[in-house]
Amino acid sequence: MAINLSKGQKIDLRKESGEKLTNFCVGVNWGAIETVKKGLFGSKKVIEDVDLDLSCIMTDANGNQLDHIYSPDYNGFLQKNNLPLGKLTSQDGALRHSGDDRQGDKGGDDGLDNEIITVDLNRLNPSIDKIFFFINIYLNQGQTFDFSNIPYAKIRMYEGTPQKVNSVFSEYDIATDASFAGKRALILGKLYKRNGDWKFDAIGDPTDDKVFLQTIQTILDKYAK
Ligand SMILES: [Ca+2]
Ligand SMILES: [Ca+2]
Repeated sequence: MAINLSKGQKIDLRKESGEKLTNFCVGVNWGAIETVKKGLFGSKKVIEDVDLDLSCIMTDANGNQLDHIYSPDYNGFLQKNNLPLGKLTSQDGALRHSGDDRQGDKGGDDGLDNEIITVDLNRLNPSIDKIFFFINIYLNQGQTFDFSNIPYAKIRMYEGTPQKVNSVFSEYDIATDASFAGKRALILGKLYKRNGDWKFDAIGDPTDDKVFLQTIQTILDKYAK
């Protein structure tokens, strides 16, 4: 049975068998926005692409950033501004991102995750003490929506691969209610080490950040210490 997480809940990474969970996927599943527009000649369904970006940063026990995974799509801008370039694999090879999904599910929840980070805690740089997962909404030209407009967004941890879910360990329905109005960034949760064991904290905080670089700063300032 998968654990249904609620905001702020902390769990041990232990399976029902008592075995430690060390190899798993962190996936986010979300839907495109469907609206019915009424026109002169009747109503028609309009589907708007939703580009969420799943990223993570890793910090040491003092809250210093050691590594990151975020989209290389912004590397032109990042290079120009002398900022660390985006990449889909961590330096130690322990975390891997499945790649950018720019649309979300069309035609309802397909039950599959749209962006996934695969985690192997055994390969992790031992100096890493926390891993923060977060999502940002990337708006294409002319788009204006925020989290309150998205039909659903869920995060889960499961054993398997990006292509195949073997066993779901935990699920967390990210609320998309009115309190998310105006918000385009969300700190999903963190993996953290306590007495040598890894745990997960379902943070679930929306923030006022507009782009992922701001969210990284928010995490370093307010969550990583
Ligand atoms: Ca995306
Ligand atoms: Ca999906």
